[in-house]
Amino acid sequence: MSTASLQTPCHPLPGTTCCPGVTDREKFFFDLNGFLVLKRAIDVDHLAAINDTLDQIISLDPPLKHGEWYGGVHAHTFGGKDGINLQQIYEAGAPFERLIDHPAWIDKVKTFVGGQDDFDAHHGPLFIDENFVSLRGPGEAIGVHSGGHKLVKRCQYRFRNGQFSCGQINILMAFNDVGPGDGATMVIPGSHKANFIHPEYAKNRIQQGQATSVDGMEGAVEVHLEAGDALLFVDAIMHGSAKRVNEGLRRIAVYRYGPSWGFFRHPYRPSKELLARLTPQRRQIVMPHPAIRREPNRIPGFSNPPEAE
Ligand SMILES: O=C(O)CCC(=O)C(=O)O
Ligand SMILES: [Fe+2]
Repeated sequence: MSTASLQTPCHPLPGTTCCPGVTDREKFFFDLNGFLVLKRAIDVDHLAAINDTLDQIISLDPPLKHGEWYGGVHAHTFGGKDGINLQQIYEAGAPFERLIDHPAWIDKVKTFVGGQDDFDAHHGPLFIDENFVSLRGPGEAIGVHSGGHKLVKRCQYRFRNGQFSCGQINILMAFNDVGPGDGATMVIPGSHKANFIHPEYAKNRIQQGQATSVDGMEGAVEVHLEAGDALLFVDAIMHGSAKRVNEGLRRIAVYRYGPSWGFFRHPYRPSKELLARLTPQRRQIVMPHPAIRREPNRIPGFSNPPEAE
C-alpha cells in the first residue's frame, strides 16, 4: 500500500473534523476491532532509560511490596494473582514523563477520545486518570473484563456524526518482548460493539484471589508485542491476559486517557514537584483542573484551596 493512500484524510461531515494523526487504515481497523498495534512506538534509547529505572525498582532488597512507596510511585496489587502495579509511574522521572504526550500516539488518542472542539476539551485535550507499570511473573494473569454489553460511561466506544467519541483510550506499552507464554494481553476483536455477554465470561472473568485468565475463550487473541511496541485500545473491548508460564517478569505500562473533565481513578494525585517540572502541555494532561485562588477577598487572609497554592 502506498504511503499516500495511508495518509488520505477521512471525509468528515460538514462542520466536523475527523481523524487527525490517524491513517485511513488505522481508522478502519480501530473501528472494526477496537484496538491497534503501534509498532516501534518507543525508541531504543528511551526504552533503555525506562528499563534502567525499572531494574532499580525490581532489584530493591527486600523487594518493594504492596502498600510501599518508591518516591512518588506506589506499589499496589488488587489482591489477586495479577502481579504488582507501580502506580503513578509518571512520577518516576523524565523517561516516564515523555510517555504522557508521546508523538507515536498522542494525536491518535485525541482523535479517538474526540470532543476536541467541544466541552470534552474544555480544560485541555485529554486527562490521564491512571498510569502504572504492571510486573507479572509465572502463574499470574488478569481475567476478562469490559465489553460492549456493559454501560460503564468511562469505557464507552462511540462513533457518531463523523467523529470518534470514546470514554477511555488505553496505551499499553511493552518494555520487554511479550510473546507466547509471556502472559500477553488478550482481546476479543470487535467486542467493544458486543450487545451480549460472552458465554464464557463468567468462567474467565477477573476474580479476586484467583488466577483467572482469558486463555481458551472463543474469539480471544493474544496480542504479541516487541519491546517498544504499544497496544492502543478502547477500554470497552473485552480484554484481559493470558497466564504467564515463562520465567521472568512481563514489563508493561498503561496510561489511560479520557476527556479533560475526568477525574482520578484512585486516590493518587500528581506531586507538586512533578507538576512544576512538566511542560505546560504535559501538565495540562496530568492535571487539567488547577483550582483558582480566592483573591481578591473581602475577608483578609482567607485561605486558598491547596491546589491553588
Ligand atoms: O495486563 C494486561 O495485559 C491487560 C491490562 C488491562 O486490563 C488494562 O490495561 O486495562
Ligand atoms: Fe483492563
